[in-house]
Amino acid sequence: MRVKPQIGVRRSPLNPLITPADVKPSFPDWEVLGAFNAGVAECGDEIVLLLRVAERPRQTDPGKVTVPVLRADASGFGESSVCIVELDRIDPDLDFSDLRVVKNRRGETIYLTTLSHLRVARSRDGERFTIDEQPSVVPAGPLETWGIEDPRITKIDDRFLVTYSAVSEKGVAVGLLSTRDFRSFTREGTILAPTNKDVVLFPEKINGKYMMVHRPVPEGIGKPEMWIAESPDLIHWGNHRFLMGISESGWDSARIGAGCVPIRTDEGWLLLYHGADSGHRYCMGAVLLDLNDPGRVIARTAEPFMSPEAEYETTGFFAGVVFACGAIVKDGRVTMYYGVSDESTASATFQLEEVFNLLK
Ligand code: MAN
Repeated sequence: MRVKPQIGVRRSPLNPLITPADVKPSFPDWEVLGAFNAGVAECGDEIVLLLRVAERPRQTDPGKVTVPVLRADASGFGESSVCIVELDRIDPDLDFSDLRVVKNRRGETIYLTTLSHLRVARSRDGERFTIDEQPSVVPAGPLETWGIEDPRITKIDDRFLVTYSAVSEKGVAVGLLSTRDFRSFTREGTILAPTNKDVVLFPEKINGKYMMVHRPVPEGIGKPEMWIAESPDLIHWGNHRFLMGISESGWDSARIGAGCVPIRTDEGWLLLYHGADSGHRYCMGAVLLDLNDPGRVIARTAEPFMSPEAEYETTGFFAGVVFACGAIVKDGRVTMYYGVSDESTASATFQLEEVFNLLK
């Protein structure tokens, strides 16, 4: 029998820290289904989470499924800028078996079941959060009609840069925002075309260039694996190189993608990333990248350092998912914030040193 490597991951006793019930819906007759996959930053003396809030109109007719889509020409985020599509639950041409999406007969995703926006939550102790009553960043324009998701926050100089998935019928693209205070945000535009997601920016220039890890989703030829790219200005990205791939079998054999902002250590950049198997079980692993050439992999964890095990990780909206978009590191100790079951937000702490011991 294979012995599962263990590290001392301590889940917060207050987990899940934030659940959908804690979040006020954007509109009175809507319901929040998810408050998860949050980006994380330290801003002044506060820990700020930028939550992905997934919501939809309250479902009132058991024979119908109603899905929200933002109008491509909407000028704001009000009930009138959202179009509610009503679908027949027993329509033989539709497949509702994956709660996240609606598919047609050919297996193509034609709608998401929820519309996501980003919302700020603030805390002084990192565990008790006050969540804004209003959305902080709302989807806008034709490339975000199905919502904005999974933000990652990197502080570079005096700005926080937020990368996120911009979802529409045109695919999943990557958008960039900037903010200094998490009160007002500037849109910096679309930095990668579909299909791409899971973008994290390195916290400093390397050899004079900004760098990112990204995750294209090739169709037909190729697999959802991690790539690295560089930019002179954070807007124009080039010199794309393949970084690392999925494994043949096991926890990261279906897809992998960057999770948290790379952590600078003496040995290299430590990148915490997610991997999923064909059963959509999402775990967290780590890879060590060369400090001066992060396109070079030094070592990676053969086994995940964290898997869905707690009750709130193995049950819920899309059960069996731990998915981190951010972490805070203090004196070698990592506090990782992660989405559980595409529903709630949790935190766990562990020593960097222990992750190093798993690297091969
Ligand atoms: C994708 C993303 C995440 C989500 C996982 C699991 O990787 O869309 O938002 O958490 O799937 O559903």
